[in-house]
Amino acid sequence: MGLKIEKKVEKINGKELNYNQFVTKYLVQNQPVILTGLMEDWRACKDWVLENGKPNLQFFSTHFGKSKVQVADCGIREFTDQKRLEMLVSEFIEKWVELCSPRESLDEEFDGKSLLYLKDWHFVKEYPEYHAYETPLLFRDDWLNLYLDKYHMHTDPDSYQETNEISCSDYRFVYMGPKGTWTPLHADVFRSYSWSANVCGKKQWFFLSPSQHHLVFDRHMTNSVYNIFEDVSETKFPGFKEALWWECTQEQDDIIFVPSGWYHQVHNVEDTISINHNWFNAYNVSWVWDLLLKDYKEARNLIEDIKEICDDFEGLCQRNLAANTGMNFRDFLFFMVRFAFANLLQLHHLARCDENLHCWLSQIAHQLVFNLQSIRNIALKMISIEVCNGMVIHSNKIVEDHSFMELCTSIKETYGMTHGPHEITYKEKMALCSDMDATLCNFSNCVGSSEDLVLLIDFGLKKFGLVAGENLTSWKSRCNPEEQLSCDD
Ligand SMILES: O=C(O)CCC(=O)C(=O)O
Repeated sequence: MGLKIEKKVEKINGKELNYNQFVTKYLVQNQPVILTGLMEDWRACKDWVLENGKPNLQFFSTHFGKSKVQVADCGIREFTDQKRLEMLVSEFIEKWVELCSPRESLDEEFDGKSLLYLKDWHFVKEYPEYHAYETPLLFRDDWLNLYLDKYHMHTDPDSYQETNEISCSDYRFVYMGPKGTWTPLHADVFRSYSWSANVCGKKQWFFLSPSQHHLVFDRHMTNSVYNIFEDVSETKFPGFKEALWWECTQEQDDIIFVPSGWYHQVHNVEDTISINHNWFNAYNVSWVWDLLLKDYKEARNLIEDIKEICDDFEGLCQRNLAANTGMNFRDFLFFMVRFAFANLLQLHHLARCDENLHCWLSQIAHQLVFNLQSIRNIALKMISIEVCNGMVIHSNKIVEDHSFMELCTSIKETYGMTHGPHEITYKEKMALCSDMDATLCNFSNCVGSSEDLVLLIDFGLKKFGLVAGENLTSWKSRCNPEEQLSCDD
């Protein structure tokens, strides 16, 4: 029985879409879209593609052949994913070339069961000097990768392993595989957004909106369908046949935006190379917390029977959560606290640089306050779970850290790009340092819980006469009544 296709994903010219329109129509609405015209001048589109539009496999062997990568065997399932192998890029390319060469007959090895798909290659981390592409402006407000460029997400000394170093280093990937390779049905890591750009080839995507996702789960909401094109058991997945799918074909030079929590299955219908990032920001960070809480409850339930004999049951749950989900409560709180400080600092700096909060500054200020409010909303939810009580994060340690200063600089650059000018001078950087003291001088020295995080944000916003949760428009007009007339988007 075929899938019920409800809709085709719309395709629009990305160059005709400004940042605010993208936010309103796609990030906030959490809707998929295909964007064209955003990959012009990418080096990858020249170096990695032959004139006939096929991947330049030789180029990869010659320039990146020694990289060790993860390759999925698309014919073998392992738990909820495909079996992964590790090999050199040169070995992967050799197998791909063999697959293309004329053969006497389709033997076992090539009958489609052992198609290999290179996935999750941290290309930018490995080749930072190469500059394969520029992240399009629409996807720049990326807290996940901005943070991972400066910090490790999970740093608990008890469970931190150096071997995790590369695999957790960022969420910027290259994927490449021959026609027929595919990715099973899934929703993305941390329930983040993702974007995926086709450097060459063609992909077919099948999407299921979050409101329908129960239809691809079993009765206990434990296991989901692996392959929507195999014979899905009606007994095991009774809702599956009711699911309404969105479908699209992504051509060369198209970028697809994948919203949070949408399940999707992807097929390479030609030999394809793509670049993709996972990311989150103020518009979807609540999805991250919701997933973390759900996974935590599951991790707890799984080992409930050893609770009585376990010295540190909570610690074990948190270690399991970090191992399975990629972060635990402590990691997430650290992340949020650092972002809260960074946003407060930027806000303070803006106010200091320009007392009148000119129009473009106001837009950035608007964004920063929105960020803080979204962090605060999650911190409020965390309070009820009593996350990480007893933990202490020394604010002076956070802000004195060189990585924090770099994070602030990256955030300033990012919002400069999305909302206004982005030059940052050495003098400005130094001013940021001294602003830090001014911002924090009256706040207690440590943030030990989500409750403290709420207090910190309230304290910081109060410095600008803003009450958390208050409508930004009234704040702007109080700051500068004349500007109000011309500043609205
Ligand atoms: O291209 C693929 O095979 C999968 C990509 C994907 O699932 C994603 O970008 O979220």
